[in-house]
Amino acid sequence: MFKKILIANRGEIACRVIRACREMKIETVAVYSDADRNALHVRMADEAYNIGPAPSNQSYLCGEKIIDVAIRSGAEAIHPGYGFLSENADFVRAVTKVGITFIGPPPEAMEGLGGKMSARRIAIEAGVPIVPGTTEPLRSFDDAKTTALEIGYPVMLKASAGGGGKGMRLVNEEAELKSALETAQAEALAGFGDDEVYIEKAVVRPRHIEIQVFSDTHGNHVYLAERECSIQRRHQKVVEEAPSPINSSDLRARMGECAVMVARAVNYVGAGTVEFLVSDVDRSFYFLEMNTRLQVEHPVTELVTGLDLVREQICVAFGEELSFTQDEITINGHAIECRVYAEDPDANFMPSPGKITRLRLPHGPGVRDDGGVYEGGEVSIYYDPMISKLAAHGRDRAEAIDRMRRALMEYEVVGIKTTLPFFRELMDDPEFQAGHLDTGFIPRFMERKGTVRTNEDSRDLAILAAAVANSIQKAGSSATSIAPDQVISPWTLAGRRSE
Ligand code: MV4
Repeated sequence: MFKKILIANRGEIACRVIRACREMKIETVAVYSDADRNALHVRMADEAYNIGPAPSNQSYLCGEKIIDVAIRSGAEAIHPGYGFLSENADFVRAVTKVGITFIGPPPEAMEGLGGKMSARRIAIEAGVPIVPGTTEPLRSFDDAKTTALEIGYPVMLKASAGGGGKGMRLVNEEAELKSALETAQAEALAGFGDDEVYIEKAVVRPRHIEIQVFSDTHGNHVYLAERECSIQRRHQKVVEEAPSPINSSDLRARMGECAVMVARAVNYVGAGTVEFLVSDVDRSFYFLEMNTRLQVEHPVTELVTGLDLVREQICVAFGEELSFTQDEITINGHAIECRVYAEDPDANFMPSPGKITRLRLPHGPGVRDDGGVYEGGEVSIYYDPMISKLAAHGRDRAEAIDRMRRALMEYEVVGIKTTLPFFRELMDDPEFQAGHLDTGFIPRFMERKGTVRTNEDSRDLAILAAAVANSIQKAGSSATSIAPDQVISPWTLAGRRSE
């Protein structure tokens, strides 16, 4: 096995990879920017090297600097985490060229699946259903008009180079087409330096369901549980779960087989995720894209399959065969993950960087927190403000939700605003509990929530009232010499225990 691995990332995912290495008795090398001098991943690693100023393009995106550290430290492999250089085929080639192993897929697979239209062509050839539409860019407005008529409204215009919903436009009828095309092209040009746009039939109220796949260098390809990722806010995932509440073992097997067909078509290696849109109406599913990295939400798959996906990535990169076969994969219970961000849910999710003055993490049965910060540490303005991924596992979805609610109550962060209050309300939402999760869920939830006084507001008021009551009681108690330990906690008075 490898003796030393460099982790070309920061935050919680760097910590996650270091944990797997530690279990495998592999030494770890961290890299860090000036802003991350005191970061948790630097403290956890065996060695750490500064790679430059805070902005990512001068540090975590500098492939040459990272490869230089790998050579100097004697690392035999590089784990890219997600984001940054994880899907950069040129980086993979540069790493391989100096005799270091890249823990991830071959660059050809990355490139083939990197472009939306080339990914669509790969899926067609593999015999996997895609959303009806074009596999060539639109040449003109007339071209768009004819194609839209052929496939039928509503249609979706999408930037070829797109991502995060940029350059994407829903068009309900021909009258809207011209201006939508112009906006999509302008957005694509501004966002990606490329105004190429193509057209697809719009799937109404779709669910976003993705399949985790795993492949080794011996030609074995398997699918693991699906993840339901429909709960998104502005194309950012907020909550993920496994399995999907619309799970049926038949749908899972059909989607899984399609996912494996895509992986096989590109000779995939390592962890990958095949994204599908699933119609809420008739459960038909369509290939959307394949992400050629380990994803943020991998813990929910780990919780229900009992596998360690990072360990498996490392073993596969070393040349080993997968440690399990398709038949050996079972799904145990249900898992939910909340992405805890340093953002203010009361101020339109504005980033809330700063010092974490107090941090109390949740523990106990069925709770896992993949964190990247510590008490006294700072959340920087330079990077994604996710501070941890809180996951809960139970025998079924209801138990997973109960455990998540309890974990969210235990979790305390002081000094910065976080999305924890938002998740406490979400877990209490009847629609969420019922599993009615399409991609329009969050906008509808925000509507519902805006019209009623929230539990959070009520709780804050109750705590305030209790604190006042308690200080009055204290003032009285010193006069009547009641021992301090008989003073009732304001938390108890606020009814927090029975919440
Ligand atoms: C769609 C769609 C409906 N029909 N494509 C949004 C981001 C990108 N990855 C794909 N997206 C969508 N593509 C067709 N043909 C609806 C969405 C979509 C969406 C997808 C997944 C999760 C959240 C979403 C929110 C809005 C729209």
